[in-house]
Amino acid sequence: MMIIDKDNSGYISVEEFKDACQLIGQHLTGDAVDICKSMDMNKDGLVDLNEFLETFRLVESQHSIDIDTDDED
Ligand SMILES: [Ca+2]
Repeated sequence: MMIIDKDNSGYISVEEFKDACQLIGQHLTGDAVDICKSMDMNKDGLVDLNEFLETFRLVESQHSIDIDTDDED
């Protein structure tokens, strides 16, 4: 399932990419380098499309599910 590719065109449009980056930016704080490191799941120093999609999937699941964090005891 392509989450970013909302219209299932097979391509990520500029608007879709913008939405994805904004959503990721809301959840991954820090500068671009930190965000890239967070996305680089196999730590090969490169963020491939699968890693980008996986990051977005995680972010979107966090975004849609109202997480009940227990910060306090
Ligand atoms: Ca990687």
